[in-house]
Amino acid sequence: MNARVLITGFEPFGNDSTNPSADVALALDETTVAGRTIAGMVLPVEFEESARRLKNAIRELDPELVICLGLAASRSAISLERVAVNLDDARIPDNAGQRPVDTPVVTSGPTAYLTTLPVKAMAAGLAKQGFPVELSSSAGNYVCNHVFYALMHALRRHEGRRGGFVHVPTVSERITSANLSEALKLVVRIALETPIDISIPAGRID
Ligand code: PCA
Repeated sequence: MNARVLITGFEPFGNDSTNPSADVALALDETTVAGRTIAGMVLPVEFEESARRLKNAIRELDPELVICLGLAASRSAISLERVAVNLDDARIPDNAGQRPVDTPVVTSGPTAYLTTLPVKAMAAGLAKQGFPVELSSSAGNYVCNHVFYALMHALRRHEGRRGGFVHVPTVSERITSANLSEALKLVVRIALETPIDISIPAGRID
């Protein structure tokens, strides 16, 4: 399989027995969007191992687009993350029992990376189709932000390779697992078809 798009999700963590981000990544595995094959994979909720597996997959697949997904159970909309920060600060231990506090994701790395996804075009496209969506300027300081930062750090020297992070809400009647997969297909399509993001005030997207 010649996958040009990599989508990752996460295993369950904390008190949850499922994680919709994993379901979406697996549902999209081997599907085709805009002529590109998607590879979907699930990462462990472990600081070190998640970033290691992601970097290996990028090396192996050399994808033109990477979108990492995670669950943000407290949010009710699909959150398009704008910035990854170089700071781990875990509220609860990860699934390997590690609990980094106030440590950098990458020693001597830049303070933050901005997403290279066209998040405003994506937000506008999702809103138009009736999906609840928001732009977010914090992916937290747990494993999701860690993976997001590791992703942007890994892609920094790959001209033309784009990547970013999307937090998904808990599935509900309003947004089902099937809805989420459709939303993410749209996100992939817009990312592939929008070389330069639209520029409008964030509050105007609806
Ligand atoms: N959400 C967590 C880690 C894994 C996941 O799905 C987070 O937001 O950091």
